[in-house]
Amino acid sequence: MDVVTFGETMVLFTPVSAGPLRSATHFEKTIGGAESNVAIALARLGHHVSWVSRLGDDEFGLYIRNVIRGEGVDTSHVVFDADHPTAVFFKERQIARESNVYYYRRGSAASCLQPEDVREELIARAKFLHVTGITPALSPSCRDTVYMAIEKAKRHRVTVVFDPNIRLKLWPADEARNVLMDIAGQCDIVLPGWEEGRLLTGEDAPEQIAERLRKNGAAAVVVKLGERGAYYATADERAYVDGFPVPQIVDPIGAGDGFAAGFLSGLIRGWSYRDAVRLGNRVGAYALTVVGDVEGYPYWSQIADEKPHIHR
Ligand code: KDG
Repeated sequence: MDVVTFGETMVLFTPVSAGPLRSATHFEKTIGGAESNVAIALARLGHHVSWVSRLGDDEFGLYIRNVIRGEGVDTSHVVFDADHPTAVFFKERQIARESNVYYYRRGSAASCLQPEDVREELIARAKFLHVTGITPALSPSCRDTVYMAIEKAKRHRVTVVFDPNIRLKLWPADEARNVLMDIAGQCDIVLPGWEEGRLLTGEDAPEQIAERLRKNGAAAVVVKLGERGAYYATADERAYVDGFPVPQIVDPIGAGDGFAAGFLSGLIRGWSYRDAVRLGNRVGAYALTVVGDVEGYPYWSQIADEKPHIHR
């Protein structure tokens, strides 16, 4: 197993036309969830990945499981919960502005995730544990699940990668900052977006954000800078890596998860940090070209020209 990840995935309804949600009449049904986005992108890049969650024992739960399993992700540890529903969310396509989202997830099956759902034997077999800052915002048991999973990974020297994925619709900024800095301090690699890094550290420059997060406990930090690419810092090296040009940005949602998948793919392949970040930028860029979260993620055959570069 290359990567284990866990978290909530919802059915996503996207209006066919742009404008306020109240006026929308026709919707496309797909799925969205940061962790399953990463899992799907990794599977397309040729890696073995397991996604763990709770889903309602309902039509939407089966739909989500079938889509993720159909992408080649291991879903054998997913728990179907007969007492709680699968969550849904809606995108609102605003004219000339970023999409808005509306969640219907309180009391969902995934918010009942328990520490024992993410099994130690599964984590022990992985190279990386991928965790996001969405999960601890969902419920106290989800927060415990995050802390316990990190503990299990550490016991087996599995590298923990943390994407803060701050969702201020789920919790107040102060609480998010405190909890996520605490979690970030226990993880090996932290992947904030620039805005997230600013909110977490109070610093403005990517170099300072990375420095603060490294002082907080992470061995490596990559600050995602959108079209400008990314800045990374480890104990031995630090550099900016250019973004991957995209002719037209359709929707940025899903790009950060694509970055995480591309970056992890590079590390799994044994590439340098710089090359892994480059691949992250490239996979993230593909997500920008479509409305849905995952539809744009490339298959390895589409980007197999991506070879590590020699930088020494
Ligand atoms: O990163 C994309 C996710 O934000 C989206 O798929 C929905 O997981 C989601 C969330 O909780 O916002």
